[in-house]
Amino acid sequence: MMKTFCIRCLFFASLTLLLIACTEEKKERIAMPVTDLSEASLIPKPLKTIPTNSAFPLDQFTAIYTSKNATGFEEVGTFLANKLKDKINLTIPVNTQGANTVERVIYINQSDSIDLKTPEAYQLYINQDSIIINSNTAEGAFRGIQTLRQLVPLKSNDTLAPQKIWPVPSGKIIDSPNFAYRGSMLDVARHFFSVDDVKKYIDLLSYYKINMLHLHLSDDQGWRIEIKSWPKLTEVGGSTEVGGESGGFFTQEDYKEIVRYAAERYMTIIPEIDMPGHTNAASVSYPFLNGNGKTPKLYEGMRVGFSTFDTRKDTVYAFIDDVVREIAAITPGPYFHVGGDESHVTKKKDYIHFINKVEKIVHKHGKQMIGWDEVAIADIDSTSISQWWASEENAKKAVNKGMQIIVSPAKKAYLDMEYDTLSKFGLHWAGYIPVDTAYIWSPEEYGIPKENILGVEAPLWSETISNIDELEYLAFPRIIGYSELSWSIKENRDWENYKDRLADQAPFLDRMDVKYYPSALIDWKKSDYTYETIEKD
Ligand code: TNX
Repeated sequence: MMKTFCIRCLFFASLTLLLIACTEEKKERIAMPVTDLSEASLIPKPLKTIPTNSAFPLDQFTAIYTSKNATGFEEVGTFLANKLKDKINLTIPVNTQGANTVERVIYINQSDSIDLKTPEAYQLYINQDSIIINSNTAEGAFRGIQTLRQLVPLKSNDTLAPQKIWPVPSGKIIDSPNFAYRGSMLDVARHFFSVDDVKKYIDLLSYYKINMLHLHLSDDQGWRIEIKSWPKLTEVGGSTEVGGESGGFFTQEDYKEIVRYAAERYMTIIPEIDMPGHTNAASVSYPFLNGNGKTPKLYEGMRVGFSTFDTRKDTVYAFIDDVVREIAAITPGPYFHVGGDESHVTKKKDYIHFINKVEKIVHKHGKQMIGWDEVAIADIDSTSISQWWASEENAKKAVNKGMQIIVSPAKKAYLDMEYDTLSKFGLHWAGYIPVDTAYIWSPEEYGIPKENILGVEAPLWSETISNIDELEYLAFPRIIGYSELSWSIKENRDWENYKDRLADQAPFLDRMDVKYYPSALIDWKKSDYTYETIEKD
């Protein structure tokens, strides 16, 4: 394996030499300032960082090359080039041939090295003449280029050479995630968010290596996904939201566009249809579904636990079969989330009967079932996944069934909890969650064996937020900490150190126009970035 790598290195070293030989005017190596890779404000913190105290001079003579016969690598190269263009207004060619101005390369290389233990693992070698990213898969390469994006300074150094130079600190990064599942949930049911809002959230999350977005697509206050065989779900059930506004929904084309945009960022979309509770909007659309004995009416309040499907009617399961079939058909990811939380008006035996049947429907349509922690009381399969949010007893039941668990403890990981008493948005039934409380805990500390932990997810419920600015206020900066909690090992996490790295995210967040909550616990770095400082070519 090492041999393969060395051969590739040699191949690339010779390519670089060739390219340098091609340049008309041969240049001396640029003397670079000492930069310390171990001081870089990377989030999430990589597994291993070995600094070599020099730098790679990123400049107009740099080109990106990628493995060409490995799926997705060229696209990852193009993604990097586009993001660097946005950041520093430098145009970097990707896989160009015969360019005679190339002096140094960023090579994104498919490698079968056994050191790369997971599909998302990558190695990043930054030298004075080249940057090499090795990964098994394009997914790993994609995670690797997020690290590189974070290492490229916003400001160039204009004194090192006649051209602008953006020095990238040199050294070696060996990285792979602690958990395979690193997610956030967005509730588009209590308040609806547009495709563009969801895309902005996805793009920001992917910068921090988050790879799962769970969309809570239905609840008492709204049904948000077009189901062609049951059109009233969106016509009627999609017309409202909390507070009396007009709601909205994704057409299947909208949803496919979200899935495509997420896939480009190696992020999986997980659709949730919450049932048998949280189903008022569906029951108003089709009253035969209703099982609480009352005439359902559109609901725009914030109460939970009053609705249920009728769990003893075959027609209800025929309906669910259609819904799961249509959504599964446009969801390439492996998961389907069936909710299952807070079914307070469903009798326990009916609840168990319901979850047992719905699990089979999910399997019939080729998906793995996820449910909130209550689903563990049913007779479900070890392949189903429990999302632990409240009950430690339910989490234990899931472990005893051999299930995998997504860790989302409300007291630590709920993005809709207020930061403190002065918070503009949010609830506080699970407590206040300031930025330090959100970060200082470990998924492994709740008695769930490590092998049963699939990962971490931070849910963002939307009862109190109705636009993207408010969404960002609750999600940022806390979600950045959850990315580190799920990617980085415990030994690499330390609040004092994280706090400084988080402070350094301000210029990125400002540039992305993210209305983050400027927590007083953080000494936010002043953002001297303005678009005017970028020279246009
Ligand atoms: C509990 S967490 C809920 C949601 C609410 C949320 C508000 C869970 C599975 N259910 O229905 O929106 O609290 O924080």
